[in-house]
Amino acid sequence: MKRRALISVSDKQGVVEFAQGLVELGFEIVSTGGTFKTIRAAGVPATYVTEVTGFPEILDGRVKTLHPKVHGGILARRTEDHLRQLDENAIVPIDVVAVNLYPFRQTVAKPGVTLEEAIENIDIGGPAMVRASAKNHAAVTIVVNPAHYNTVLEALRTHGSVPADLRRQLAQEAFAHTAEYDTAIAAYLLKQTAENDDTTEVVETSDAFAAFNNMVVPGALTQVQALRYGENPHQKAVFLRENNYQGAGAGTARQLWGKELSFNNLYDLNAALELVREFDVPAAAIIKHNNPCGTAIGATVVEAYKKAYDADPLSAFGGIIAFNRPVDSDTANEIVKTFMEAVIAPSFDEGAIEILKTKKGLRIMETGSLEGADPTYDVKKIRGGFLLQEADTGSVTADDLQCVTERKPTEQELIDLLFTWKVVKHVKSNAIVVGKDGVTLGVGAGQMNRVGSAQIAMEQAKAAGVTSGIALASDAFLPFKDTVEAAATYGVTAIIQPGGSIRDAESIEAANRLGIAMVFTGMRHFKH
Ligand code: 93A
Repeated sequence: MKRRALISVSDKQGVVEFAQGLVELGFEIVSTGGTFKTIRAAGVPATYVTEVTGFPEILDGRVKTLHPKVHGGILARRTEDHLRQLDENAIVPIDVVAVNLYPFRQTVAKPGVTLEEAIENIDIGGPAMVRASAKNHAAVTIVVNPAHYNTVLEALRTHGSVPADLRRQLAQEAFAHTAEYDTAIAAYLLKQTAENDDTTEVVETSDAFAAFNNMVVPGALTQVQALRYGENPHQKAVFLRENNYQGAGAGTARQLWGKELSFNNLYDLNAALELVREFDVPAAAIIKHNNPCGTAIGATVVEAYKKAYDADPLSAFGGIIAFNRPVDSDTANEIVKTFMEAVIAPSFDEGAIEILKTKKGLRIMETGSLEGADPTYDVKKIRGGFLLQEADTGSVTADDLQCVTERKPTEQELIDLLFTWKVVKHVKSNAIVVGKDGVTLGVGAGQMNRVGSAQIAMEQAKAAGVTSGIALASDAFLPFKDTVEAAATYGVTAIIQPGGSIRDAESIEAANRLGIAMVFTGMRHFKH
């Protein structure tokens, strides 16, 4: 009995040569309407699929291959039992399947395309065959990309059959193909919904976004939200969610209340949440322009919040707040005292939500448990490419610290050093954070020289009236002794920094001279 190949393709390129090659290898070709015509017109023998199914193509072609004679032939294991069942039902096994789908993306990209036209271009029978073949890749070769026709023919000529590893590779590509196809349909329908909904402002996404979406693993991202605009009103923006991300993050949080989220809101919510999840005690952080203006830990959530707010009330206005613990009514009462943009936390007590809802615009974001999230990664865009890195999940404990000065930090200084170190990791470089008693006193962010950031942070502490017993954290090594000397004049008594400068000795000497305890972490936390 001849081996059977089923070919049903919208993109007809290379299909005649592929069919011809298969026929020469002794295959019988079964084909759908348009493909059948193309193959036959080139003089290659083929069987029309209706002859195999004994059933006409109906509903304007909506049902042409959706038939047990087709799917039984594809899905059967090559076991005695399955082959007997095929036999009893007069079904012939299908060994090779070449399918590519109705051109949905191309159709909806055409200007003025109607919903009806788009819907008719949703392929149902094609993906069914692609998925069935890919599932049964133990026996079936599935080709969705004409670029692989020759590879398959070559393998058949050389080995008589397609090797298992190639079949698996083709199956992987097949599932990626159908996943990407459905993603395109979902994105199109989302856009239709938004266009029909008067309350949602529609943002046309540009080719750049489509290119991004196509570039990453097909099906990995879904455009869940067209944002009103990007960082600025003249920039278009969308939010793409990772479909398979397991765990809690700003991107998976549920909005319980408040105005539509903006691009900057989401970015800052992420920064805020990632900071507080550093702590295993109740913590609160308030973010402005992606940097924390106030961060604190406390015995309770409300204590942490009050401390974080009081750290820099001027900057906190209109901020984004994050908690690593459920928010209670006491905390909610504190939050509503001023204008805040958004708050994110694992959960909110009933009473807390009612209180927060008195602020009409306040965005309330609930993440669920922060435990056990998948590892994440970090992407930065440069023109012409992407930079991809593991997220900075590095952390240190007291045991990792190396004290390099004559004076060792006191117990309280050690607590404050580790506290400021956790915060400085989340501040844009060059980053200097000063703090005391589990609250930040000053944050120097994003300066081009380190002593500049130190100056900003320490001036804030001075303005707050704190002039002694201050802990200072530096996200990267102190290149000169200038920061240490300046620190002493502001009442800094303990410093935490990675160490590793060729001038470490100068900084250590200055610290010893000024009675400062200094510890090295051996780990750097640049954040750009
Ligand atoms: O309309 S369908 O969803 N119903 C089907 O049963 C079916 N079978 C194959 N689309 C179906 N196809 C698709 O037809 C294939 O995926 C392929 O894209 C196209 C090939 O049609 P033709 O050979 O008539 O050009």
